[in-house]
Amino acid sequence: MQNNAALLVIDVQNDFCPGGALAVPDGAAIIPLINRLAAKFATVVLTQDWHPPSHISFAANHPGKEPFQTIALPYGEQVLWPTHCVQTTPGAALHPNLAIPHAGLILRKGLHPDVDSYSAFLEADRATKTGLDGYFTSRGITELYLCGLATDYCVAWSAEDARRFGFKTTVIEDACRAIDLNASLAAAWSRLQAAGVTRAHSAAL
Ligand code: VGL
Ligand code: ZN
Repeated sequence: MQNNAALLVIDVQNDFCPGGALAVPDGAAIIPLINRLAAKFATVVLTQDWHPPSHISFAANHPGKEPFQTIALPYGEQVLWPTHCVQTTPGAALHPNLAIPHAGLILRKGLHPDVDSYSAFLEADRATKTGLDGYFTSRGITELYLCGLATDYCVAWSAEDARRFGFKTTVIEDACRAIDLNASLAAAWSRLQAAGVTRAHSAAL
């Protein structure tokens, strides 16, 4: 892979893998592929969903609400999730089979109690930056390849924002797995296509 390309590995954490608090079906199956892909890139960034216990996205913090219901928040509709990826807990740790020693940055997101952040670039208020765009641009990166969990939430939102910040952007579909809540996967792929994100198979890389 050329030096202007980076791999962005989204949220490959215990809580999103089978046995975790918000397990993505078949989530751990992509890890060996992600490890092989990462070896092709000089620049690799990992992200970690990293919420305080009081996080607004947790159904448990909204009396009377159940996981997977939605609520209206100042920044838009918010899905309420099972409590997941709580800062410093084992569920928030990167999956132990992830083997990417040369990853230069682990970016944590979703830190603010009142704002979710599916995207690695912009929080759900669509205004607060994580600074990741600057990390890539200051290193001469112009092309991003995305993989990880979950296709229809954090991967999709990150890929759309990558386009927004001007990166040529590809989602490696077989290196992702989806939650697929109320047809969210099909909706995500059409938003990605409309945003100009390329959908690729790992064999083509
Ligand atoms: C994610 C739901 C809640 C994800 C994170 O990583 O896709 N999904 N928090
Ligand atoms: Zn989360």
